[in-house]
Amino acid sequence: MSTHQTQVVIVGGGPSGLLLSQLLHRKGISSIVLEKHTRAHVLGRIRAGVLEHGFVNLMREAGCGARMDREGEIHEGFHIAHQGQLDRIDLAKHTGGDTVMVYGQTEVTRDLYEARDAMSGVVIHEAQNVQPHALTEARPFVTWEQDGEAQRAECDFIVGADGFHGVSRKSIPSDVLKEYEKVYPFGWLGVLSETPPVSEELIYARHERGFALCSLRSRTLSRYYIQVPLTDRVEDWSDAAFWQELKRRLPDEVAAGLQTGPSIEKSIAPLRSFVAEPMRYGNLFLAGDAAHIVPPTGAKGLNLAASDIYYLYHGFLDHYLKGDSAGLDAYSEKALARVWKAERFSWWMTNLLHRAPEGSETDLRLQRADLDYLFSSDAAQASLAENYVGLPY
Ligand code: FAS
Ligand code: PHB
Repeated sequence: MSTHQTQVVIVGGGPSGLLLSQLLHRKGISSIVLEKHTRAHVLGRIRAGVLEHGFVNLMREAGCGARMDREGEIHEGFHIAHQGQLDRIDLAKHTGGDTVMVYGQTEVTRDLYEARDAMSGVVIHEAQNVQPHALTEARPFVTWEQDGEAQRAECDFIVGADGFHGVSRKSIPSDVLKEYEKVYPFGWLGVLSETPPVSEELIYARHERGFALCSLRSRTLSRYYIQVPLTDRVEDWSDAAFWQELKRRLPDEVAAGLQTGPSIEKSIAPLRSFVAEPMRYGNLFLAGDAAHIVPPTGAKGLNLAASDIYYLYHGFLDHYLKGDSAGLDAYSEKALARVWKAERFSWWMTNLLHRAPEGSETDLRLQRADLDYLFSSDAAQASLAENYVGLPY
């Protein structure tokens, strides 16, 4: 068995794990990232598209913001289509100038990998059977297999950034871990197409046939979603059927301008609200999707991972550079306080815009009243805007 020594072992080479590793390395704190898939597999995922300004600043602090600033788009608002009309939420006006950056998670991950390479960061791919050990001991360790060879890394701390299906959360004893979950009775069918976006800004559509979203990755790469029943499978949806249904859920003048084309990626994602508490057990910290999931309606998933990493990064800095562990000791409580606010916002925005399959006429009228109130009240729009651009860290 090969034995490695490091300060922090990070399980998971997605955006959470890579960002933390990069931030720590720039401050002289060593880490090893263990990723079970290949780099190509990780970069093949099409996921988030909207970055809060807090995440944007963190990418810049990590020295990974150059391409994002060059190729990303600053958005000052977005639209909500409902009852055949298009109403705009002016993010900048309601937040004193805060905005969001439209830049795909795939590109974020690519930038993080390139930065890790440039610093010769240790990111181990195809690490099999990763297993955290001795979580409550002073010197925990992680084992895994690499090309059939047993490996071990001894460290001070382990960060579980291994997503919803990872091993880290499951390493916390069941009498310690408490999980909260709400599963929504519908999913999102997403399509990526090499077509010009239908709109300069994002359009969230509430329609009696179901929710739709018009987003983008660039001026030549569009990302669209429609709400589908949980029973639907990707193979049930031809490209033609998708485009037809999307058009039916958009205002006529928007649908008329929609440029369709072949899907280069098509997938169905389930929607759930999920939180695991606590986000620390002994010397194991959970971060990102390993600890929480939100329905993507509020564009919070990736952005919550960023605030977890921000808190952990500063906690490790204080611990290693000042001998002060207060930040690490407060991590779980501090991260969960922001997580739950984002869960609430994502749940609210999902209920505002989706057609509940079992919803009653009363539910529909209440939903319409919520939208009528939203667009009749600056205070309501300011509340939506401050959540959408990202609550303070
Ligand atoms: P990730 O899941 O991205 O990364 C975890 C990594 O750990 C993966 O690379 C995995 O291979 C690895 N791993 C897992 N188990 C392991 C083990 N045992 N050993 C080693 N490695 C292991 N968010 C938005 O804001 N907007 C969206 O539109 C959006 N769409 C999404 C669509 C889908 C289909 C999914 C699944 C998520 C979506 N999200 C969206 C949320 C998503 O962006 C996450 O918030 C983001 O990927 C979180 O990053 P990580 O915490 O790094 O987790
Ligand atoms: C996306 O572009 O993938 C996207 C944008 C906003 C959301 C969800 C997904 O709320």
